[in-house]
Amino acid sequence: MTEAQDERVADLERRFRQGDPRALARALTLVESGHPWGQALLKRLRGQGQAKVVGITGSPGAGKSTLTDRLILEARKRGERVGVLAVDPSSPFTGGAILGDRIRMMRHHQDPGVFIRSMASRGALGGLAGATVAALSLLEAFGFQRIFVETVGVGQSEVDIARVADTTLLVLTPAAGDAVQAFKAGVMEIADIFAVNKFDLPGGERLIQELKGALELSPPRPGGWRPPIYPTVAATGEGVEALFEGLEAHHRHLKEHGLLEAHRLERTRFEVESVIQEWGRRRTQAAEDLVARVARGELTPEEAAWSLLRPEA
Ligand SMILES: Nc1nc2c(ncn2[C@@H]2O[C@H](COP(=O)(O)OP(=O)(O)O)[C@@H](O)[C@H]2O)c(=O)[nH]1
Ligand SMILES: [Mg+2]
Repeated sequence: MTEAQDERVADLERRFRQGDPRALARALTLVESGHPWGQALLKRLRGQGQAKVVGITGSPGAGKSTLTDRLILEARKRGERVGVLAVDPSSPFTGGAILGDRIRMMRHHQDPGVFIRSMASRGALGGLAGATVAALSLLEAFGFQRIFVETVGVGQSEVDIARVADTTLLVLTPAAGDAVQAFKAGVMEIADIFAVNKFDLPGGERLIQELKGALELSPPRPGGWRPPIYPTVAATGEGVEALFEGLEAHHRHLKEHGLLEAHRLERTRFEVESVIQEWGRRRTQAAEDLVARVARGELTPEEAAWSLLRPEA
């Protein structure tokens, strides 16, 4: 970077540290787009501050955004500053789900203690992008004490979020097939807490009994944690205070059993692996291009191998 660029990053960092939300928004954009300034900022800011990170996952329409909106209120009641990442697997051009999420959390827009940001996921299966995890570090450095990450449970994202969040909340509904889906996908094993949302609809009590049965058969969690199940009606806020207490209890459990550090390390591991994967993808592409050039007689196989494997200058 040139000196002038260094200066501009330093300026952005200063505004960030002063708590300017526009500087945070800009920093997140830089990180998400893979801009070198984003890397420079992350290097200076990473590891500062620590939030309680809660991943919220579940099928589309389960009520995750509505529940997140209610959980934000609970956190604010307790005086916490809250950051929210809504990870959306849909294309930025369709934007439907993002718009819906924004609307459901709209009331917080005037609250300077709440920052909400939508981010793209990695691919259509909704896996978490490494940039999303980097964004978490920025939100922590900004001083949020609580971070909610909403991910759509349509594939890879539940597994990813469990590696990244301190506490993973799985939102289910009495709707037919929801629980079956969760059992099949192995999501049961990664959830620390269950919310049976839309408890105002029929079938909620039965779902709780089914979950209890399944949980009794599932292996014990680190430190002997038994995932609790909370009935909620996110639409009205019913049950949300108890659910929030559940989140707190899990966090206390992690702390008391020295498990928080392991979680943090796992999050970092996820981030490093994401970079390795991305670079691996690029290298595979480069290899394909070289193969084509060997086929055209422009390179020998040795020259192709050398250009792929020689150490970077
Ligand atoms: N009946 C009922 N509807 C709910 C409840 N929570 C959310 N909804 C509705 O379910 C729909 C999907 O909610 P949303 O929060 O966008 O779900 P998400 O896709 O999981 O984020 C919306 O129309 C909500 O109003 C609830 O507890 N009961
Ligand atoms: Mg949503």
